[in-house]
Amino acid sequence: MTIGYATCPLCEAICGISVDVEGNKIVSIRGDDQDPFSKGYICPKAAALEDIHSDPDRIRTPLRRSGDRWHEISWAEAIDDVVEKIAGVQKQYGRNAAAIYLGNPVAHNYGAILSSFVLMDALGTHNVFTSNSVDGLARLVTSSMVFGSPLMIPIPDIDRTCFLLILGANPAVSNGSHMTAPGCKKRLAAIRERGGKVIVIDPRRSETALIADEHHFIRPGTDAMLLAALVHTIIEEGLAVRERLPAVADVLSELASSLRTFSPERVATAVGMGAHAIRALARAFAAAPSAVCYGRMGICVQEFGTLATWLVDVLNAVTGNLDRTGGAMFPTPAIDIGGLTRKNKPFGGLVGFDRFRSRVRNLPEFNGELPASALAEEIETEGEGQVRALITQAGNPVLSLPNGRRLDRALEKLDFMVSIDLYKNETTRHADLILPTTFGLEHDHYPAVFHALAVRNTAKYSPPLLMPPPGVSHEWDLALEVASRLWAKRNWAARVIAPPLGRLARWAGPRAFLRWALRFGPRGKGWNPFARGLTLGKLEEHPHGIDLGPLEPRLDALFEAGGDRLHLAPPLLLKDLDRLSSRIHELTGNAEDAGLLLIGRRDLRTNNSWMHNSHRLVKGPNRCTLLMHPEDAEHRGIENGKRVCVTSRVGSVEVEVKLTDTMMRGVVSLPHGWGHDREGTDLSVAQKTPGVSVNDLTDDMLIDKVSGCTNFSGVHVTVSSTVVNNIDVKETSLEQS
Ligand SMILES: Nc1nc2c(c(=O)[nH]1)N[C@H]1C(S)=C(S)[C@@H](COP(=O)(O)OP(=O)(O)OC[C@H]3O[C@@H](n4cnc5c(=O)[nH]c(N)nc54)[C@H](O)[C@@H]3O)O[C@H]1N2
Ligand SMILES: Nc1nc2c(c(=O)[nH]1)N[C@H]1C(S)=C(S)[C@@H](COP(=O)(O)OP(=O)(O)OC[C@H]3O[C@@H](n4cnc5c(=O)[nH]c(N)nc54)[C@H](O)[C@@H]3O)O[C@H]1N2
Ligand code: SF4
Ligand SMILES: [Mo]
Repeated sequence: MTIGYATCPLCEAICGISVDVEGNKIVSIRGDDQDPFSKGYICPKAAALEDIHSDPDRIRTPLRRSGDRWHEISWAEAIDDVVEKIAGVQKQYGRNAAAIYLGNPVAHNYGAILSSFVLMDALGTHNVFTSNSVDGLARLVTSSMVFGSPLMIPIPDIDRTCFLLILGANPAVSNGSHMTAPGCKKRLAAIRERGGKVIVIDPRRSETALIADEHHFIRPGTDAMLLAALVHTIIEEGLAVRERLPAVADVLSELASSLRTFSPERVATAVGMGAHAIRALARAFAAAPSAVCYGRMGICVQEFGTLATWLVDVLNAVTGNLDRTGGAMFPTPAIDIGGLTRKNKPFGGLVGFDRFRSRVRNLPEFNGELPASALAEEIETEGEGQVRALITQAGNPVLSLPNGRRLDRALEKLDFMVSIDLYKNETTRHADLILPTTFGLEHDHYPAVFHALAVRNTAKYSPPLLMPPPGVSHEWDLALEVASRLWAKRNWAARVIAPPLGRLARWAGPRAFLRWALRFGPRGKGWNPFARGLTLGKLEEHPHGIDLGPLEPRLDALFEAGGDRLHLAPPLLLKDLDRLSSRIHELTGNAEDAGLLLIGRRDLRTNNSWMHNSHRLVKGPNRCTLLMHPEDAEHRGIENGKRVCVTSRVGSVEVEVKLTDTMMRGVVSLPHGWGHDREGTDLSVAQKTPGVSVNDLTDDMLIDKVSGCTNFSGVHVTVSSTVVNNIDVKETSLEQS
């Protein structure tokens, strides 16, 4: 038996794991006590990595579908087919007729990230979609506007702060997002132990709220109003700190005037929080020796997601807490992806906004991708540029995108679809080909993205611990092979250059790029062979990872010194305040709105839509339940534990209801990623697990107008006790306009 050390690739927390391997099999997975960052912490999902590796349902050879039947084919045949079909569609109908959807696990595999850029370039289509636009897109757009790069994301310095204000995040369960913080619960408890305060704003008294000092309910989708009122109060009461950052002094009067009408008294009814409480919160935040406001999913996936995200930055900045110990800080990772993608920097050209728009709904591009809410309509709507071929890589959009049933139907209309995935699931069952890849411990690992979002600077490289099954391909090899062959079809020069370049890149592997990126990163030794500095070799000598110390102030070096200023008051966002103001007016006039608003939920034993085939994770009580306040249930004649019918503009589902006063009145919660009982999938455990897809209710027409990010928080629904037994949701889904 050998022991190997690695990083859990499942979520942003990048926990260190210690893996006992015998032969080519995992015997056990434990937390790695010597990992300087996670210090032995793991959650129950880490052990389930083994279930995915050895899952009999996992696809281990390329599959081709004919009708309802699937058969194994060789890699040569599979790649030929993909290249011919995609190139054929693009030749006949234009480049944009091919689309790609990249899902969340891509971000956890540095080889897949790098090669996806090459594949996207080879496709040359405007129809690029990723899970970003159902996730943190609002944050990325704000960061581009304010800090000049989507990946310059201010991270709460939670290990040193005295005051943490959390809106729309549940790190006690998610273990932090845009805040890589393994064992986050302990870190939150430590704030209180050192005399600090944790305050949570959430329409549900979440697991994080339960361990906080204070929790306030908020009407879903109104965080921007609350944040505007907090900043308003701080400026009005003379609590703003203008001395720390010149960029704050630059914009303070402009902010004061733009936020003039957002007093706590005016927003209180709309937000569902008293004006006194809002003023008290603003004063406490400003008075704390150090404070940080942190917002995540709940504030990104809402009607005013970009405004809310921006106002989080503004609140931190005007109280002197941006770029300061205990405030919101920027990591200095060994590979500085944020710095490199700033405007005028080597990869700054990747950053762009609204350079083109989607064909059907005229939605703006961001960073070369379009809002994923538009994918179904781009497939359905005839005309020039209609999507006829689709590649999905590590994504399950049928369960992850709003109005998933519509996409489920639309996928059937494609001329060609190929999925790069581990499973035949709700999405990939529609594909003509499924191409299986290596997973988890079968490839090496360097969490480049998450080191750049972490609450502490660390670096860790792990070699593969398992041999991949013989019939699967590394994502790097697969994407580069397809890309180089698509390129070769462009013109004679590409025909000569692309194949040898592709072969060279595949021979070198992503490791070669990692080696160079580390050498020339902020901690590398550059050209000087005698300098001390971080190298791949050094990381390999330290299999538990290397601690690079706490976060340090960076803005002076990045901005002010170069004469470049932060843009704390982007014109597009100042303008969007008018839209926010009108919404306050509407909500205040209609305070007794009798409808219910739907929000989401995560569970420690789930990971989005795809780990429900692990028996150890899904066993036990049904987790896909609708949470509802008892008073909302009473006048609807709804009883605890019964099945109810939930209906929105786009569809209906039947689900078990749980009555609990942890929900705000007027708000119900249903988790996402469930509903695996669809025909044609090969998920023997998940299929038998109860659950419905919340995205059969969420609405592809609801987006944040600035970023194009989907609005999952605050979808209008009705809930009734009338259910039709064994209802077939497919039949009850309302057709789209
Ligand atoms: N209503 C609602 N919807 C949501 C959310 C919500 O909170 N509420 N959350 C959103 C968020 S934050 C996210 S990130 C998205 C996720 O949305 P997606 O990324 O579309 O879906 P996942 O559930 O992450 O599915 C990952 C897919 O990748 C496959 N896979 C796993 N590992 C690998 C691998 O190493 N290689 C390859 N090729 N495939 C792999 C799995 O089998 C699965 O099919 O869902 C979003 N959807
Ligand atoms: N166990 C587990 N961990 C995960 C994942 C998982 O599926 N399972 N997924 C991973 C992924 S891909 C991501 S992106 C992260 C997400 O990480 P988080 O953002 O921390 O996770 P969520 O559970 O989506 O937290 C959103 C919170 O916002 C609240 N909320 C909803 N609407 C509103 C609103 O309008 N205003 C406010 N103030 N709050 C609102 C919800 O009640 C919820 O508590 O988690 C990651 N970690
Ligand atoms: S929190 Fe759990 S799933 Fe996330 S990295 Fe750590 S062990 Fe893996
Ligand atoms: Mo996510």
